[in-house]
Amino acid sequence: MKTNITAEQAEQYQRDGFIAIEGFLDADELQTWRAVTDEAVQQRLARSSGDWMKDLTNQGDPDNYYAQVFTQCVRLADTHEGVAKLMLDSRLGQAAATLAGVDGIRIWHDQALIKPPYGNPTAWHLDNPYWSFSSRDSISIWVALDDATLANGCMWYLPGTHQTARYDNVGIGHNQTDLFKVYPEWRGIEAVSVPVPAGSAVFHNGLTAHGAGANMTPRPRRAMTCGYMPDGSTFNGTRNILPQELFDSLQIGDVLDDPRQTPLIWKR
Ligand SMILES: O=C(O)CCC(=O)C(=O)O
Ligand SMILES: [Fe+2]
Repeated sequence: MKTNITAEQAEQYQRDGFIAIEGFLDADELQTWRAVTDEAVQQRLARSSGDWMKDLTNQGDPDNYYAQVFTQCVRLADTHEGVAKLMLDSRLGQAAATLAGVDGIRIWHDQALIKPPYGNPTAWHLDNPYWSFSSRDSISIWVALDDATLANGCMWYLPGTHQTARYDNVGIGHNQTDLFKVYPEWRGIEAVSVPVPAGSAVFHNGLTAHGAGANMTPRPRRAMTCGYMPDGSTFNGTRNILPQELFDSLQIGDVLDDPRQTPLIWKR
């Protein structure tokens, strides 16, 4: 795993709000990530309804626009040991912390994002406003399990937007232009596409505007991702993925440090 981050890479990430690292996984690691993710996703999708994680994203409904953006399986590490092993790898935490410039990294949630054949585009959005903490240094890793191309829905970014973003949640809807209702000042920014070969990683700041194109191929476009929270981040009142009991026990301003919900995977 190519987790050594150079000073130039950290600088580029801080400037643009994203960075691609080609060949992040070697061939063997890629094979493992694919097999483990596929199995965990199959298990999750096979679960009976009433599974709140599954219901959260309307999985499997062919008439639901969002379900045709991607098959989204959140916190697979909770239900699959193989995913937990991959996600708890401190090298991932170190790479994320080095790019973000923070001293400790906790997992917020992993998620598999599989754009189905001829799937809808992923509209412009920011990640951190969905989450239960607000941080200018949150960071996500997006690992391509298939070649991500302009044809099948590779990632796109509006560079530098993390620097002026606020915490309004521009949800992933039908219209790409919804982002600009909230951020009219970003309308003129030239978007940057990030096609990468399978096994590459793209990191982005949780406040960088990003999306993905439609999948204009008859094959799925698989990605395994993880959102990270800087150690010491505090509860902002948003539930997001917090289990009801934990959510009910939290006051705004409480440090989010539950070792099972937000495991610390690296500390300086
Ligand atoms: O894979 C996609 O289409 C979108 C990914 C994304 O929004 C993310 O990883 O935060
Ligand atoms: Fe996102």
